[in-house]
Amino acid sequence: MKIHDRPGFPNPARIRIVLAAKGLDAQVEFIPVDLIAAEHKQPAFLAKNPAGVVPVLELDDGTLISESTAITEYLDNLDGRPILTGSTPLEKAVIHMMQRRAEAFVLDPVGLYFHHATPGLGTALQAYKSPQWEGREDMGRREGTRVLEGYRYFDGLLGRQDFLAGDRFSMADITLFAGLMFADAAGLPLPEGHAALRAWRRRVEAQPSVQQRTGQDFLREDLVRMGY
Ligand SMILES: N[C@@H](CCC(=O)N[C@@H](CS)C(=O)NCC(=O)O)C(=O)O
Repeated sequence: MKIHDRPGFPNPARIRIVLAAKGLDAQVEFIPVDLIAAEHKQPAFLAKNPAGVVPVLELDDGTLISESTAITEYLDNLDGRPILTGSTPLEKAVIHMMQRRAEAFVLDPVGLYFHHATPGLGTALQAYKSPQWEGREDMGRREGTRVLEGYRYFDGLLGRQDFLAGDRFSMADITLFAGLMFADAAGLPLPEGHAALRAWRRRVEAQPSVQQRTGQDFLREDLVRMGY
């Protein structure tokens, strides 16, 4: 199988952590997509994912799977022993719910902040931004305040339990972890306090799959290339 992505970006990082957790790295060929040159907005890539975003999983029979949750569910269930997406109906539902909160409260608003309140990925992508965001840096900044609310919500939750969906590391933790890495790179780091969220982050960093797959160079190569 192939994964079309760009190393160092948050959603690709989610899948790279999943691959490490499932021991699947050796079975994957990574195909780099040049996000800064807007390769993902050109017809060849849009034919693979009409949403024009990475990652995309391409199976050997040509089946294309996009959306990080869908890719995670596929990879996690390939061996019939899911460890990240739940086994029982209740586990599956709670993990799904919490991972969506991690996207909605942190990862997605960080992305909107990054793309609309900062230079984002640079000039080549400007042409592909939705016109409703034209000149609306204020709206982008408002997304930044939503991220801070998200931090408070998760700090409260993690004061009561070890991981987002209870006592076990799951897809939901991977999503929030990627959101926090993206927030650091985008200029929205965790403010002072948030002791429970910080302690959770250390627990996630200690996971072998996360240790293999992340690093301080998150986004750095591309940001340096753009002159940040
Ligand atoms: N909902 C998608 C989001 C994917 C996404 O936003 N990917 C980012 C990279 S982290 C991207 O391709 N951004 C390029 C752009 O927005 O132009 C998923 O879960 O995979």
